[in-house]
This record gives sequence, C-alpha cells and structure tokens, in this order.
Amino acid sequence: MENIIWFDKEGDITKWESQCLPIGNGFLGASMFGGVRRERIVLNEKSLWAGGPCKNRPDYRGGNKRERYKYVAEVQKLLAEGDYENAVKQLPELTGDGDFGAYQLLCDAVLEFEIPDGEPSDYIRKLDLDKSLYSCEFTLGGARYSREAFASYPDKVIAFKFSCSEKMSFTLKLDKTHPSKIFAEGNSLVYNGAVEDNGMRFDARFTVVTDGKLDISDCITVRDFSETVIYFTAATDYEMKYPNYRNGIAPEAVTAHIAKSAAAIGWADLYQAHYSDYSAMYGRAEFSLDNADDLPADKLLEAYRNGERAAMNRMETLYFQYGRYLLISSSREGALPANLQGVWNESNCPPWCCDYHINVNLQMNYWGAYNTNIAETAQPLIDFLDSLREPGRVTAAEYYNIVSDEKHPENGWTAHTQCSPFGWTAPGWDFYWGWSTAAVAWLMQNIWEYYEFTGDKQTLREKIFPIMRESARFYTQWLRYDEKQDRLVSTPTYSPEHGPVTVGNTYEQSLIEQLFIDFLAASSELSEEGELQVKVREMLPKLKPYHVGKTGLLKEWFEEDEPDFDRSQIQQNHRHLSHLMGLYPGKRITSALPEVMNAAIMSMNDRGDESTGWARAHRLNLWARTGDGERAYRLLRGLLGDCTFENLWDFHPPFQIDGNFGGSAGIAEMLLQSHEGVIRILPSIPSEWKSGAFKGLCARGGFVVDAEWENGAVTALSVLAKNGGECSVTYPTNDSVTSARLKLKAGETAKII
Ligand code: FUC
Repeated sequence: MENIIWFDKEGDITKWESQCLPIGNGFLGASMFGGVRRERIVLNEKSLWAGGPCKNRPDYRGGNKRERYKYVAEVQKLLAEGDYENAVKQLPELTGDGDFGAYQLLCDAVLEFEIPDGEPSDYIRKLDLDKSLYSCEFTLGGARYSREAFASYPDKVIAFKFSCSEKMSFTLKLDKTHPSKIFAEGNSLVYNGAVEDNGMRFDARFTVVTDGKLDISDCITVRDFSETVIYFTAATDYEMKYPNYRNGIAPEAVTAHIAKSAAAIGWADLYQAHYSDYSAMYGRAEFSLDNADDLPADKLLEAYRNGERAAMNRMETLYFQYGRYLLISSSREGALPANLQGVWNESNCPPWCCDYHINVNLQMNYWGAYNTNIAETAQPLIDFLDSLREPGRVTAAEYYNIVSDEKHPENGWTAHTQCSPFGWTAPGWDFYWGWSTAAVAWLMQNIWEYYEFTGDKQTLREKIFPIMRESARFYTQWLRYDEKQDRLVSTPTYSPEHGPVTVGNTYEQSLIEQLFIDFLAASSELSEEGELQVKVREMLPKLKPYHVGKTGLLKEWFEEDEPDFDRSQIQQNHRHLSHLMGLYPGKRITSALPEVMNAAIMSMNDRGDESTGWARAHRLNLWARTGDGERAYRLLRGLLGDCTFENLWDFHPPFQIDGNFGGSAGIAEMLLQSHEGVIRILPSIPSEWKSGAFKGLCARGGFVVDAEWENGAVTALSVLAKNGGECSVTYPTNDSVTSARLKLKAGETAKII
C-alpha cells in the first residue's frame, strides 16, 4: 500500500503545527495547507539563526563564563563532605550566560488565488511519502486545479507548480519578513536582508516560469496562466566554523546560480533527480501489516484512537515511514542536523529556541537513522559534533580546568543541555536544567553506532574516532575517586530536568561507561593503542553505574537510600528516564544482567506510561528492549493516539519532532534487534501484529534483513551481508525460537526461509 498522508479538506492556515504538510531537503523547508483561495507557505532555511558572534556582540563566548572550575571544585569538595546545603548555594556559579539566539522563520509566502466562488469538489491534499511529493487538487466551476511541490537535495531548490485546466491568476506576497529589500530581478522575486539581531545575511529568490503574464514588483502576480512553476531557494552567510560562523560569501551569489540552473533544468528533470536521490534512501526499508485501511489523516487518527484495527495497521506503518521521510527531509550532508522541529519553523521565538537539546532530543532524532537504513542522514550530526569540539574546549577549560594547549592538543571537549549553531557549549543559564556533563558521552553513542551499522572504517578513522577520543580523554580527566561510594564518579551531577544534585548519578555514570566501552571497541577496530586506552581500560570497571535500591527499583541517584537524601525533588511520573540509558539506547542492561534488568522494569512500571511525546517514544524503545511486545505496543499506541497531531507530527506539546523519530525507531526495534551480538527477528512483537512483513531493516555488522511472518511465525527470511562476515540470527517459528548461523561474503544474501 502507498504511504500517503492525505486530507479531503483544506488545512487551517492559522494552525501550523497540526495542519500543515512539510517538505524539505535538509537545508530548506516548506510547509503548506492546501488553501483553495488563500494559501500560506511557511518557508525555512536551516542556518537562519539569531544569536552568536557579530558586530554588536564582540564579546560572544558561546555562553562561557570565566574560571568556573574553581566553583566546581568547591561544589565537589562540599558534596564529598556531605554538605549539600552549602554545595547547592554555589550552583548558580555553574551556569552560562549571554544571548543564546533562536532559529528564525525565513518568511511566509501568502498566495491569493483568483478563483470563482463556490465550494470545491473532489478536493484532496496529500503528502506522498513514497514519491516525496506534496500535492493539492480540486475541481471548481468546471476547472481542475492542481498544485504540487517537492524539495530537491541535489539541486537545492523547492519547486512549486500551479496548474489549471482553464486560465487562472494569483499573487504571491511575502509576510513576516526580516529587515530586507524585496525586489524584482528578471523573472525572480528577490528577498535579500539580514537578521536584525546578528546581521546574518540571507538571500531568497522565487524564480517564476509561466505561460501567463508575469509581473514582479515587491510581490509576484501571474495572470491568465495554465501552468506556473516557482523555483524557490535561499541561503545565508552562515558557516559551521568556530569562532566567526560566517563564510564571507554573499548569499545572493549562491542563490542566483542555484535558481538560474533550476529554472533551466525545469520541473520534470528536477523531480526525476530529486526522486532518484530520495528513493535511493527511502526505498531501502518497508513495513507492512495485513488489512491496513486507507483514510484521510484526521479520520485515521480518530479511528486509531477508537481502536479500529485496520486503521491502526495503517497508522503504524505510515508512522514508521513518516519518521524516515522527515529525517531524510531535514538532515542531509552539508547542512546543520535536524533541530527540535527538524527544519520547519513558523516563528522567530520558537519553543526552546528550536535548538539542539542534547539531554535526550538530538540523540533521539537519530535513533532511527541506522536501523531503518538511512545512515547518510547522520552525516550532519557527525559534522555538527565535530564543529563543537573547538568551542567545547573553551568550556572544558573554564568549567572543568581541562585545558588544550600546544603540549596537550585536543585534550577534551564538552557541551551541556543545549547547543546552538554558534558553538554554545556552556551550561544553561540555570544549573537545574542547564548542567549535563555526560550529554556528550551520550551523543558519542549516536556516532559510534554509525560505524557499528555501516562498517565504514574510513569515516570511523577520519571523523568519528577523533571526536570520541577527545571526549573519552575529557572524561578520564574529569572522573574523581569518591571514598564514600568507593568508585570513580562524575560530580556534581543532576539527573536531566529532574535532579537533585548528587554525586555520580546513574545517568552520568552509565553514559560514561558506555562511551568507554565503545571507545575501546573503536580503538580495537582501528588498532589504536596507547596511554589513553590503558587509562580507559583501567577506569572502566571502577564506574559501577547500576545499583538496585531498597525498593527494588534501579537507583537514579546513588545516595537515594540514605536517610538525609532530599526526596522532595523526586517526581513520581517524571518524563525523563535518565537512569535507564543502559537499557536503551545503551547496550549494558540486557538479559545477561538479570537483576539490573528486573530493577529497570520495575522502575519503568513505577514511572508509568503517560508522558510527553518524546518520553513515550523513549519508553517504547525501552520496553522493546525488554522483549515485552505487548507493553511496547501499549506505548506505541499512546504515542500515536495521544501525542500526535492530525498531520502526524508528534507533540510534547507543542510540536516536537523527536517523538516522530523515536517512534519510527521504536517500531524498528520491535521488529529487529542486534545490540547483543545476535540478530533477533521480531524480538518484541505484539499480538496485534499477527501477520506482516518488513524489508531492509539493518543490524549491526552491516547486515540487512527482510522478513515475513504469519500468526507470529516467520515464513520468509533473508539476510544480506553488505560487508560480508558472520552472524547469528534467531527468529520465531511456530512454537519456538529457531537460530541460524551464517557466514557470508560481501554482498551475499542468505535466504534462511
Ligand atoms: C528536554 C525535555 C523537555 C523538552 C526540551 C526541548 O529538556 O525535558 O521536555 O523536550 O528538552
């Protein structure tokens, strides 16, 4: 069945986060409503940000205050002495300050169509995920109107086509613009300006090709046409490079060239190039369930909430592909990574600045990149983390006294809860959400897994390993021996958004442990051995992250059973499950550690299932890792039923795209797992998914799996070894689980069933 999100009525142009349909190419984004007489197109360019270094802000330092390590040492000393009261008084010193900035809207394009009065019939607006094509069609006064749009990565444009079986007219005006000049240049409308806050220059152009009469002033008017195509492109002078973050190139030089060449190529060939680029990634994976229904998205959601099985099958398979579509559309090489809303944004003051939150959100954005077979989408993340190393060294020096100099180059970098494209790596301006020393350790999982899944040694050696190595070096210098706890600890620590301030909380200890394990694995892949590896090997067993508390739950805080532990800050149903990192996305809590696994399950039950969109997506992946398919499914149902807008965007609320990505990854995690060295087929399958099929899901080691099942038993199964190698596969058959051991050459496929 085709994967299409569609509606039989116009969207409300005032309800962007729930009613628009988005397209994007990693750099540019557009979202449309399918308005019959009046259409609003929200336009974005991913690097258009306020904040950062600029003429008016010559003292910009990525949020870093100076010499904070003195206060950190004081807090560490007080905590070690058990003097929490005085330690807490110092915490306001462990913060960053300055202008953080925010992702900006580029502008809205508002179109007014001259269309006869009356109600349209046969109306449909849709986002075809398989074709990566948006369209809207209807009949009115005997004429058929059609609008289409796609966002091309190869040609860096968004193309809009307006056609009609009879002659029609429209005007296009820009709205919510930044300080700028808007003028005609040949057959283009040019919107050229700068962000007021930081002077970041931008240029956007709309190049029009029409068979009608074209008039461009500060707006576009096209009269009596049967077909008009607008090629839209935009660029800024942003560059992902410390310390200035500007490339010194006039953006108009970039856009003029792109627009001209797109118009010369034309709609049909541009689409062909776009489709082959997109489908080469998107087409690799499929998920289908029997008897799926097809309904407009709003009705689908309603039927989903009502538990109608056929609609649920449809929704679940569509949601899986939507996550993949959204990641391909918002994360492509050369651009910044997907932010809190991917690339789409209607405001200059978006929620959480539409930034890069790294105490769960940015990590979650990429959870589905590897297992759903679109590893290329992680390139922007790798590049972004690389770009944070230089500013991250300033933070390491000021807050941790870990200094890089000529004698100790690349001696350690760090970042905290939120990052910006301008190298903001300092803690937030409030300790209680802003301090997160292990956030970078967590991100290292995201990039190490790129190698685990693809086996791409060159990228590991040249890009990923240096980032991991410098991060591992940072933590080896940061960890302290704590006598009371008799282990190496990160201190102070604060469980994300939850607290309280403690020594060596499970979040930090477990993330650093996973980094050390992965760093040693990476070193061995590259035959790298030296002092650092020796040190990491020695420190690793001393981290001891997991402890089961008196209640039987996995401890979030080492000290939580102590009589003077401050329980007042503990929130029973808190959305973050920061102490369960080792279960997912980490790989430490498995059936090989039954006591810890059991405590983790008890902790999940204690926290409950209801939460924000992304937090449900985390729970879904966590339950999938326990092998409890019914429970994982319950979480999926909650995410899709209770935290999803009509346009199938996830909400916190507000709209936050991480839940889409986490949900799509979680579906894959229910269908296939490979974190324990074995490829498990249908490891967490609910009874609701009795029969179905998937294609192209990836396992660590470069294996790609296709499977079909009926009544829970696998009926067809094949494994492709991209790089060759050995693997074990387990899969459910009628009453048991069957195993196969494979040895394959590079490019060889084994048909197990
Ligand atoms: C984290 C979460 C919030 C929100 C924000 C963007 O800090 O705790 O719920 O998702 O990121």
